Amino acid sequence: MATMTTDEIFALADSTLRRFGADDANAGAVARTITTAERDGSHSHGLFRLPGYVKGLKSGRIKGDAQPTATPIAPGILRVDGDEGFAPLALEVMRDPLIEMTRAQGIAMCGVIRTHHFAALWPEVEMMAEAGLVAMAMTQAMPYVAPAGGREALFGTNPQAFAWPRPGKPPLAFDQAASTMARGDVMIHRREGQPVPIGVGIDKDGNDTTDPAEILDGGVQLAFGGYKGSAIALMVELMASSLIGERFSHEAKAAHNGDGGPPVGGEFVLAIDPTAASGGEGWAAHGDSILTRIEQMDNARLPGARRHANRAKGGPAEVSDAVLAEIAAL
Ligand code: NDP
Ligand code: PYC
Repeated sequence: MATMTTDEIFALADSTLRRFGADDANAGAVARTITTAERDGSHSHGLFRLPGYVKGLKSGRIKGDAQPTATPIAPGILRVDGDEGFAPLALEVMRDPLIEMTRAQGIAMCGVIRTHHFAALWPEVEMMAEAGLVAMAMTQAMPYVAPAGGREALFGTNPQAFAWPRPGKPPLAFDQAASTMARGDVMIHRREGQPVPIGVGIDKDGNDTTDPAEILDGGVQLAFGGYKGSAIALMVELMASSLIGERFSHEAKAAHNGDGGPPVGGEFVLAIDPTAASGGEGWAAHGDSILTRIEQMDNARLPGARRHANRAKGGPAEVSDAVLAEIAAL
């Protein structure tokens, strides 16, 4: 492992993306997302994803000079058109109009379309919670996961994220794939020669396997929790695709040129003003009462606590030598 400051991580990501044609706004937004992922220890969605972003630029599939736009399309419904660029800039463009709409109406949603997502989702829900709003987000991916009982990849790894504001503290936030393991983590296990637990995926013949290569090459990933996670993955397909006028994961694959970069697709984001919804200010203390019970319980922790502890350290981040070698080779 190498150690890098957040400034060094940002500079590496930003300069690499610019070298392959991204403009200031697009390179900066992706580099900020990569930097915050490394800062928080979200290694499967930090610098690890930089070669994929570059591949999408190099093949001409992703626009490095995209100019996302935000348009209200109905009361309480915002649309952000990503202009075939990277999701981080589209999400930055979404932030202020979605906060404004939610504060005015109590609840609002955004469909982010025509964009390429290769990142964690906690940044978009945390930025809403930092503005005092409750938020949920979900996005599709590529067909990696079989519906429960099936052997054919149909669903993406389809993450769902949720954030709850905690005045004076970092928000509660969870962010989880609908698959037992995010694909990025299966890829990291393959790179490091490590087995994965049974339940992560099956091989090309439908047999359980602990070999990540057998899952990634001809096999298929499984949803967490059997049919329950499979239903969540299906919900994400519908909410982040049909509901907002975007592609399912299998349709995103059909639109992909196989360059190894992020798929085209959409993201669903919902924001709620808790003061409007609860009719007062008591929600914060009431919400905190259950969160602090978990914090005080032996062997339990809040989701997001690991990331926030990494963030609070504020020191240099440990970055994989293999990832840095791959970036240097670009
Ligand atoms: P994890 O299984 O590592 O973690 C999921 C959530 O559970 C996190 O909020 C985590 O908090 C929390 N958690 C983990 N362990 C505990 C515990 N013991 N007690 C309480 N909470 C816990 O994440 P995944 O592997 O499912 O996903 C990783 C990332 O991959 C996500 O950020 C996701 O957005 C991203 N992803 C992106 C996709 C895309 O298409 N863009 C597709 C699929 C995944 P903490 O972080 O603090 O550990
Ligand atoms: O890790 O599953 C994943 C993933 C898919 C798209 C971006 N990340």
